[in-house]
This record gives sequence, C-alpha cells and structure tokens, in this order.
Amino acid sequence: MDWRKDEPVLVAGAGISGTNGLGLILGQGYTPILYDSNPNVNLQKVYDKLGRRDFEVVLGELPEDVIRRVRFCVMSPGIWLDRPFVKQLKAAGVPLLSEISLAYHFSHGTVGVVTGTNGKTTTTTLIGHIMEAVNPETYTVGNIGRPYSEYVLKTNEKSLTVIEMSSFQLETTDDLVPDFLVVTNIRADHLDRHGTMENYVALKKKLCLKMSPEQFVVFNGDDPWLADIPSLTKARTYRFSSHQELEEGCFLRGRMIVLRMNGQEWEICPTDKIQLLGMHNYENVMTGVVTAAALGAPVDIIRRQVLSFTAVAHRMEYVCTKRGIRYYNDSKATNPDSVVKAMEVVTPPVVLIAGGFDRHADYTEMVESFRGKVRAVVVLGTTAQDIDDCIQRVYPLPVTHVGTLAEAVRAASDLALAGDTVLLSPACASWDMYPNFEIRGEEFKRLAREEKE
Ligand code: UMA
Repeated sequence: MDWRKDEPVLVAGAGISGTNGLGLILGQGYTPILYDSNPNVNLQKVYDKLGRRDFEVVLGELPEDVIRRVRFCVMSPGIWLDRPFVKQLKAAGVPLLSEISLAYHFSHGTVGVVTGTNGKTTTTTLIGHIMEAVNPETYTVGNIGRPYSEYVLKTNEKSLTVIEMSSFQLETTDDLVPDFLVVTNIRADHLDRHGTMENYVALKKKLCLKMSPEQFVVFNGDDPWLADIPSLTKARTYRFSSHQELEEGCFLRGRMIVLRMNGQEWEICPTDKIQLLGMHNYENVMTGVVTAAALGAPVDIIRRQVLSFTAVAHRMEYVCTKRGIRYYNDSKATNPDSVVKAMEVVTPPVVLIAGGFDRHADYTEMVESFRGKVRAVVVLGTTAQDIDDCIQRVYPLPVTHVGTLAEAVRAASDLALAGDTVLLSPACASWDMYPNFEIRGEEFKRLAREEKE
C-alpha cells in the first residue's frame, strides 16, 4: 500500500497496538489521526508514551468528515469488525489494515508468523530462543505483547522477525506473505467473534495461500483441521507429530524427540530433559525444532537451546510455596482447552481459581479433566455461574463464588491443605476485570506472595 505523507491515516484504538502503530508512522513523517471509541481514554498517557502531541485525536463517535478524509484505517485487534464505525469505514471504501500489516510495510529481512489456538507464545519464544543463538538480530513480536510497530525499524536484510499472530490480527492482515508460517493447533476459541469454526480455521490458514515454493509452512500433523494445508499452499510443508513417525519433520519416538529432514535423522533430546512439562509443550518444542531446522539452524545449537529453554511468564508459572501450598500462575489460560493442558501437568490435589470474560465457551471437556485432580474450585467473573453449573452437571465439586481475585486467593488458600496446589487457570479472557491476562497474572502473583508463611 502506498500513500502520501500528507494523506491522513486513521489509527483505531489507543491501546498497545494503536499507540505503537501511530508512533511508527508519525516518526516517518506521515499524518495519523488517533481514534478511540472510549471518550474517557487517558490521552495524557498516550502523549507521554509518544513524547509528542502534534497529531489529531478523535474520541467517542467517529464523524463522517473524518471517514471521508482518511486514506486507510489501522485496526487494533480488539476492535470487532461489526462495530458501526467499522461498517461505516467499509461502506466508504476505506481499506482496513492490521497494525501488523502496517509494520510489515516497513520491514526488512526474514519474516515468520506463528499462529494457531494454543502454544503460540511458547512456540514463538522458543523459535526466538533457538534462532538468537544463530542470528543475534532475531526479534519476537506481535500478540506476544511486543507490538511489531515498535521493533520493525530495527530490522535489516539480515534480521529474522517472528510474529505471534492472533485470529483478531489475521482478520485485517491481507498483504503479508511470510517467509514461513507455523500453525500450532486448532481448538474452538474466539467463536463469539468469528461466528463459526470454519471462519476461525480459515483465518489461521489464510497466510499460506499466497506463499511460494521457497517459503515453508510448519503445521501440526495430528490436527484434522490442518490436514489440507499442503493442498492450499505452494510453499514447502513440514509437520510435527506426537502420535506418528514422519518421513520428514519432527516427531516422538517413545520419549525421544526426533528430527528427520532431507533424508537425515537426528535425536534431539528425551522429553524428560526439557524444562517444560506436558505433551502440549513437547509439541511446542517439536514445532520450534522443525522450524529452526528449516531455517538452517545447526542441530547442535537447536539441541542446546531446547535444553536451556524455560517456561514463559503466566503459563504454568511457579510463584511460591506458603504453608506447604504451591501457587501456580496460568493466567494465560484464556480458553478451556488451556486448562485441560494445565491439568495434564499440575501436581494434584488442586484448588483451582477460574472464570472471567464470557466468550460462550463449552466447559464440559475442561471439567472432565478435573477428575481425580481438583479438590475445590473458586469461581469469579462473568462466567462464574456457567462454570459452576457445568461442574455440578459433569463432576460435582465444592465451588466457592467470589467477587475479586484477592478474595479468590484468600478463599483458595483457606480451602487448600499443605501439599496442595493453588492454580489460577481461568479458562477465560480477563477483560471483564482486567485490561489483559498479564496484569491479572501479576496481581495473582502479588497476592500469592502476600499469603501468610
Ligand atoms: N477500542 C475501540 N473501539 C472498540 C474496541 C476497542 O476504540 O470497538 C479501543 C479501546 O478503547 C482501547 C484499545 O482499543 O483503548 C485497545 O486495543 P486492543 O483491544 O486491540 O488492545 P491492545 O492494547 O492494542 O493489545 C493488542 C492485543 N489485544 C487484543 O487482541 C484484545 C494484545 O493481545 C497484544 O499483545 C497487543 O495488541 C500487541 O500486539 C492480548 C490478547 O489477549 C494479549 N490477545 C488475544 C489472545 O491471545 O487470545 C487475541
């Protein structure tokens, strides 16, 4: 997309994506207009962050004359495309671009995208951790919490950028053709926004459609939603699998992670040497191994980096032990499937803290995974009653309702006995009570650390 520096560009959303997207184009001499539907947005914070205030700001309703003036609109991922102002923009023929697309416009070097439902952050971080040892100019950005716009001007022809992308970001990303694409797995998620599973899956696969034979796609070979990827793309494809040996790709042979590529085979390491727990994490490691190998990383470096890799924050993160009770922060578990994964690795008995923003998820499978592991559940947030109802139907357990995370930690600590684990694994996004899951996780960690010795 080409546009003149004096043509106004609308940047919708004054959060992390919007302010960084705005900062990027402002710094390049373009003419952004910042728009936020929230009339009470803290503009001083935005001005302080950017260190300047020489740009137009529109809050609340978006006036017609602004819609008529703008060349295109940079969309923050949290904005649903069915919002009236978005419909007005579309009707006026204003192109919508994600903040990722905007940043990509200024990018150099190799660019890869990691998407899928679960394991995106761990996989993005692991690919970054392996590739940093090969190429010091490696950046991990995107949904991981580090906006692409903040880093893109540092890139050059030698750099490698690995972008974690959510389905929200993919909705308005059409011109990005990555050098490699990784799709970790598909589970039901964000269906409140995307409507059907088919729409959601199509978003996760859309970037492979324009890729060419010198590029590659890595995908989960055990996931039926992804099986048609080789027929959708001209790019080379590599799979990983925890169920079957593959002719090419990365797979488990017993406990050994094995890489097979270009007719050669290497044993990377046994799973019990990895500092992450659970089959889903072994799958994340296999994804990272095959991606790094396809990028040309030497196997001895891949092995060394896999062995030194530790869990990412807010994902089954050990916090502290108080009165013999272990506290774990899994705030990043924003859907029920992530809680199932937590149940596979947690040491029982567990007192679980769950609940949050309502995305109309089905909790049946999650509650099934509580069997023999969970002693009691503390629920909070908009979904508290739905989770309680599901527990009473599927696997009845004592459930305590609370109003705040502070009350939840207090109640869970009272319910837990020495030797138990208190686990925050909410199954829901945090947006009914917190700006994001990181702040929810930080608060949980602070509260747990304040519990009596
Ligand atoms: N806003 C409007 N109109 C609307 C909706 C929102 O103006 O209709 C405004 C809000 O008033 C607010 C701003 O938009 O001022 C917030 O923008 P945002 O919700 O897009 O959030 P950002 O701060 O830009 O953070 C986003 C991602 N958030 C979402 O996708 C909801 C972050 O992912 C991401 O780390 C960040 O960009 C950098 O790329 C978070 C997330 O929860 C971690 N992601 C979901 C997930 O992982 O499941 C998708």
